[in-house]
Amino acid sequence: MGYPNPAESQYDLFMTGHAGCSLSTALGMKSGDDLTAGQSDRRAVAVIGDGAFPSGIVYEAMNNAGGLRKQLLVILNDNQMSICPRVGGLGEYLDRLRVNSFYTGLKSEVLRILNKMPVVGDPVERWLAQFKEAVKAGLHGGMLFEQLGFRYLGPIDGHNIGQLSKYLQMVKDAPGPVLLHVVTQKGHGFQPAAADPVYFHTPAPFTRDDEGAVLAFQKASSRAYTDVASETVHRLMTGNPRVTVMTAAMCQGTKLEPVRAAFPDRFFDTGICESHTVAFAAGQAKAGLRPIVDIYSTFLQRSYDQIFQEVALQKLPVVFLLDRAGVVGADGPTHHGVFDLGYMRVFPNMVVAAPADEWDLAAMIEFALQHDAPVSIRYPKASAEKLAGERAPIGLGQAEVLQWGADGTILAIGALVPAARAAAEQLRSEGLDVGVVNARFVKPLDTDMVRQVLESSPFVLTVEEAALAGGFGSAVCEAAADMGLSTAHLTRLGIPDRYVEHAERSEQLADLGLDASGIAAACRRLAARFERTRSTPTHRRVS
Ligand SMILES: Cc1ncc(C[n+]2csc(CCOP(=O)(O)OP(=O)(O)O)c2C)c(N)n1
Repeated sequence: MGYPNPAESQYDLFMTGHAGCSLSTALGMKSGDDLTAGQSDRRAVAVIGDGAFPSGIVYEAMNNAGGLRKQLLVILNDNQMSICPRVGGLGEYLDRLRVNSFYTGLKSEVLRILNKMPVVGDPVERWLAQFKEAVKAGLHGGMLFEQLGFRYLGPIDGHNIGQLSKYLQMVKDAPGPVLLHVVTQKGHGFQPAAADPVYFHTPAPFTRDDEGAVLAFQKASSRAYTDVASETVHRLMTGNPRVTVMTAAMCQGTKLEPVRAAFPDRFFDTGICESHTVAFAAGQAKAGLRPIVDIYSTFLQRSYDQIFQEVALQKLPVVFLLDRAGVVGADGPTHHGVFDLGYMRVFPNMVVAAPADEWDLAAMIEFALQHDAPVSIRYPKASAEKLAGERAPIGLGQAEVLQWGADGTILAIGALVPAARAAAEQLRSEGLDVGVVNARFVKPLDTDMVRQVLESSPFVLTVEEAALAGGFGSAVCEAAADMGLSTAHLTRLGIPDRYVEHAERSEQLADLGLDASGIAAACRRLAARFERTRSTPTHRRVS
């Protein structure tokens, strides 16, 4: 897989894809080794990018490490890039460190000292002490880290392997926490990547022609939900000067570049700082703005407490756009956005919606900006379909009945509604008449509709591209229990209690039974089951 995976390599210690945690886990391992005394010759090294470096958890770990004085090496890989160019005051600080005399001129002098390290006493300790004095004297930067209890070394050229390994040898036995600031160039060694590091952070599969030019394998994809969201945000910001939008270092992924260009003072890239972003949005909402927080479902988990306390508890009108909600294909378990229906719907005041197609998405964002409370709207990394036929306007907590069916009903939420409709078409051609409801809202749930289908339909199948635990189907079951209705004829289709491996999104959906044929198969099973157990059939067959 594209992210570290201990099942693939003993050098991958954690399966990890959310930025910023390496210092904490490395410090934890060091502390564990010290307490168990089982791995006394093991060193703890955390490697972190400058994009991930502003994450709050990094400072929680530095604070802890500085206090514990554990032997910990932090290698800061500074390439001046997150996915987009990095932003913020810390990045500017790192830039200032680059222009200090050490990096620009005195490097050779330091190397000379390094080569002459005394062989008696504790050479590393003395060498580091020299560095500390130099930092104090203003000869080198890094005071910020020194003050936190780290020895700061650098910046050094990460592409000079000989020099880099000398430094690593030297700090290997340094007592206490050390930060080695390494400067690199993103895409170094492959000219097209160095020329366009934003695209080449995660390029589509490609080959090269005879001249070496890059040829992408992937065909241009059709309009995605992300495009619809970005265009709608752009349109609504044009019409309302109080609307702002923020991303946590994902301007490219959320396709907000045109919005950034058009509204530089109302677009905010906060860096990889999701919890800050949500609290920041809460502050803007308090000041009378209408902030839109555009963050992937999986990364928004970082800001869970801010969603609760700074937004939902205050009933502030923050709009959450949860991109990449659902299975995301090749990125795998760290990136699937499958928990948000459950984690959002537990909060009082929060509206939880999921569009069935591009029309729904645009209308829901518009609706959300009129609503006087937080609204969460989730959509996957997929082409946005367009449902045929006349559409019902968006109304708070109102489902849209796409077709009634005498044999059973599919209650679907979000981007799987078109697949549910395709399944119903297929079943109809086989003589089974299944209705399809576009639920639109998980919260507030359309309980009238839930009652109607549970009371009148031979079977009910809920369909969601989300964890079954706490998701849409759970919400329907809870509503049924509250209304005293039987759910014996209800089945939930969604993501079971396991992590979904990396694959193509279409393969993942098929494996989970969440494509049209899987939904149709589930309906066939239910129809057969409830036909057998029903004494007097209440449905009619379609010839
Ligand atoms: C918590 C979190 N938010 C957002 C992302 C998306 N993301 C993946 S890599 C990346 C940029 C990382 O930049 P940096 O740490 O400097 O590493 P580089 O790719 O430049 O080596 C971002 C924003 C993520 N992985 N985790």
